Parts: sequence; structure tokens; C-alpha cells
Amino acid sequence: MNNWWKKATVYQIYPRSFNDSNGDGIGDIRGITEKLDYLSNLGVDLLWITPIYVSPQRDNGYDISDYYNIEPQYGTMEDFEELLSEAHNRNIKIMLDMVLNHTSTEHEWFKKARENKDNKYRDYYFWKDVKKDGSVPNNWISRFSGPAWKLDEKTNQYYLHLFEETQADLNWENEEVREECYKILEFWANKGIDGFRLDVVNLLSKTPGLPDDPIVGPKGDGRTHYADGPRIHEYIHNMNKKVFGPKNLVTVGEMSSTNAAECIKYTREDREELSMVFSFHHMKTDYKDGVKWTNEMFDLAKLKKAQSEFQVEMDKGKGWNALFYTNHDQPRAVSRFGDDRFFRQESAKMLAITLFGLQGTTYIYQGEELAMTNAYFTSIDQYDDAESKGAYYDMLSNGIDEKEALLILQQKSRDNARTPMQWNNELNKGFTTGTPWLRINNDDITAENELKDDRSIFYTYKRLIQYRKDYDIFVDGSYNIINEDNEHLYVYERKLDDERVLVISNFSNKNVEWNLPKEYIDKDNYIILETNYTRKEILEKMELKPYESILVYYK
Ligand code: TEU
Ligand code: CA
Repeated sequence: MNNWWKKATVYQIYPRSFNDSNGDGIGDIRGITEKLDYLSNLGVDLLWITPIYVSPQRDNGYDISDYYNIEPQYGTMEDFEELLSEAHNRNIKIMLDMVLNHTSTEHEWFKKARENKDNKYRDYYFWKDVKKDGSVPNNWISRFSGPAWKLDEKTNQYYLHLFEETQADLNWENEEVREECYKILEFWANKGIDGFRLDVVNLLSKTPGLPDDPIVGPKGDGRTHYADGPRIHEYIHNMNKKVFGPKNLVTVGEMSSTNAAECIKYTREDREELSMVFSFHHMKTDYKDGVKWTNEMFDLAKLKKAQSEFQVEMDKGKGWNALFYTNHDQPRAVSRFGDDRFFRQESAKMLAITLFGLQGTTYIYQGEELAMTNAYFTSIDQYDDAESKGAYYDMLSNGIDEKEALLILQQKSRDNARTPMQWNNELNKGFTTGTPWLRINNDDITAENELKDDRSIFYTYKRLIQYRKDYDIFVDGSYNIINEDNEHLYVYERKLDDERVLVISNFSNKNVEWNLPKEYIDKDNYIILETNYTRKEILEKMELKPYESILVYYK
């Protein structure tokens, strides 16, 4: 039997930027509840809500100081309970984001750990002496720039932080830490939530002793010893046995640099770990030589290769993909893979069709259904994100000039996806009556406009969500890429017995000639489920328009 979530679509909410109910400029939980009818109209099954626990907000909630309470900026526990029951009333499930790799340095555990070397909380984190030559304990690099170690003056030892310096890594080797984490998961499961998105969950297990990374180059940042580490599958399996399984939860793990073979291990049902995983190889197709902070356009050949590999391998190994083209850490999909100036509508629909034809559970990030664009900030002061700021000053100190560095941020910054949701044509696009915490895009894209036009991107998503429920082939069909070498097109088929789905997408702003593969030429029994132009027929020879995309179902 297939699990229900294989046919489901998840909608990701970044609460800070979704909807502000009390005019303080910051989105909140009541703001989400107010928009449940909108989400129910779109037809999504599940909401993934990024962290709403108590937090100093150095990394917008991914730095948790109290796992058992709601951050006051976002509301109260009653607000959350109301959201949960109102969502359930509409048949929408809720998945909370859980960060177990690190806590904020404001967390009670860390505060106690910091007091002296002898208390039990010290071992909840990783501490190391200053090296004899005065340098940091090893060569690991923080994802937010600089060494992954911060000196604690009081005890004259370094603690490990793979992310921002106030996000101290938890020592999962310590059994009490693991028990505490299960308790946290149980607490939220007992509240009646339906699942978890597990933040950087492939990083929980580090090689004992924390040795230097032997790799030279951008990939030698320590991940050899902390990504998919020695005990990771044991840890996740235990979370499953204790919480996910008994509570029948759906889970998705974030797997930043994990390969397909490992992703299969995380998700193959009989291993009892996770329901599905996000992999990120297709998100790195605009990195120059593996480096994110570079001025580089995405490469379609690389995108096709990365996606095809995961489609084929995960199917073969009985794993399950979480499919996405953007999230709160990524630029806006239409700006990155499409053309947000001249073909915004067309290219956004093309991306939607391309993604929704694949095998896996589909994800929509807030505003993607309106084809919101990148922020195009013009000064560093407009940015809020700690990662972006760190990268900016790193670039300057590496001799990149200010103009170029700003251009790279316009392309790559996480704030591109974090500008407030654009609801209507009133003040601040309906996001807040106060001053928004991050600048709102200056364009005329709004949910109000989308809902009025039955040819809009919103309705494309709405239909795509439904097709995935109506046709089993989207879940069960095998995947095969066609004309892999075509430099403008991404074409693939799905097969299930005699049924076929053909997806033809033009990723360029040019007209492109294309010949239908032989075996499709005499197939007359088809429906064009979705297209972003007005094509009525599939022909042997077709001239595809700029960003044209067609989803055809053959029986
Ligand atoms: O992100 C994990 C991660 O690997 C990030 O480095 C992400 O890939 C990066 O921003 C892209 O360059 C997760 C969360 O999604 C992110 O928002 C948090 O900041 C991070 O973990 C730390 O908790
Ligand atoms: Ca608010």
C-alpha cells in the first residue's frame, strides 16, 4: 500500500514573512490561521512551518532557546493549538520544523555548559582546547563563514558551531542528549501535529575526536566528518522507533550534500527512518566550481543530470524524494531558473509543470504559487540574513568589489525568498499594517490578482496538485529522460504499464524545434493535462515557444 503522503503536496510557510495579524511588522501564527482558507483553496495537504519556538532569532528561529514554548513574536501556545485544530478542520495537516543539530547559546543547557567544565551539561556540546600554536581545534568551516569554532573566554575552550556562532552543535554521542531530543519530539507529537521536517538531520553524527577534513578545496569544510556520520542511521532509526512510527508521523529530512545511495538508506521503508528527503544537488547548478557565492547562471545540463540521477536511483532503491525548486534558503525559482522579466508567467508555469511531473512528494514555498521574484536589494543594509551578511564581508575581504558582491547577493541570498508574502493591492501588499521587518518587493504581483484570473499561475498549481491525486502514474510510474543532450529542453516520460506521461519543457527564451519520439507518433489517445500556452494537439514536429511546457497523459 502506498502512503498517503506520496500523493500529497506540502506548502512551506516561513511565518515571519507570511502574514502579520497584529501590525508589528512580523508575520505570526494567527496570521497563518487567517489564511487557511486560501491554502485550502489551493488544495495543499500539509503545511511545513519553519521554527516557531522561543529563539533569539539570530537565524530566524533555527537558533532555539526553548523547545517547549512558542516564540512570543509569533504568538502563544493557544494560538498554535488554534492553528492546528483549524487546519485539521480543513483537512490540512501540520508538520513542524525541528532543529536537533544545535541549540541557541541562550538555551539553558548551553548556559549551564558554559559555567564550568565539570557539570553534566558541558558534555551536551563539543568543547576543545586551543591548539598549542594558538589556533582553532580543527579545519572545519562554519556554513556562515569563518572557522566552525568559537572561543569561550571563561573556560578557555572552543565550542563547535557548524552554523552561526550562537548555534552550538549538540553532542549526540551523549545518551542524555538523545533522550532529551526524543522527549521534545514526543511533546509535539502528543500535541497532535502530523509530522516533522528535520533540519540538517544528516549532520547529527560526527566522527569521534573531530579530526581535520582531509579534502582540499571548498568541499573540505569538515563535512567528511560530520555529514552522514558513523552513527547517523542508528540515531534516526531510534527516533523512528520511539516517536515517528508509534505516532504515525510523516517526516522529511534535509540532506544538504548527501548522495542518492545514502538518501535511499534514509528513506527505504523497511529501514524505518524517514518518509522522504530533500536533496540539494540540483540547487547547486549555479555554483562556480562548487562555490555558492559566485556570479554564475544555472546550467540546465547539470540540473537535468542531478534530477535524473535522483529520479532513477531513488526509484530503483525504493527511496522517496521530496521535490522542490525553492525554499526559505534559496533564491526564488522563477528568477533563478526562469525569466522573471519577460516571461514570468510562462516560465513559472513551466517550472511548476516540470517539477510536478516527477516522482516524489511535491513542495511549494510560499509565494511560489504567485511566482514572486527575487528581492533585488541594492544595498547591504537592506539585508537581514546572517549568512548573506557573512558572505558579503568575506567577498569584500577576498578582493571582490562592492558592486560585484551585491550582484552576487541579488542572485544567491536567502533573503530573496524571505521578502513578505504579497497578498493584495493595499498597503504593504496586505502583509502588515505596520513596518515590515524586511522590504516588500515593488511589483504588482499579488494573490488577489492571481485569484481573479483563471489563467494564473495559482490555478496551474491548483490543477497540478489535483492531477497527482487522480493519476497513480505520478506516484508509481518509472522515469526516463528523453533527448538528454538537448541544450534548451528538459523532456522526460513516466511509464506505468500502458500508461505514459510525457513532460516537455523549454527552459529557454527561444523557439525550439522538437520531434516527438517514434513510439509516441501514433498514440492518439491522450489528454494535454496542462500547458502554459494554448496548444491543443501534440504533433510529430513541434515548434516550442519560449518557456513552453506541456504535460501530456497517454492511455
Ligand atoms: O539549512 C541548512 C543548510 O545547509 C544551509 O547551509 C543552507 O543550505 C544554506 O542556507 C544555503 O546556502 C538549515 C535551514 O534550512 C537554514 O535556514 C538554517 O539556517 C540552517 O539549517 C541552520 O539551522
Ligand atoms: Ca505580528
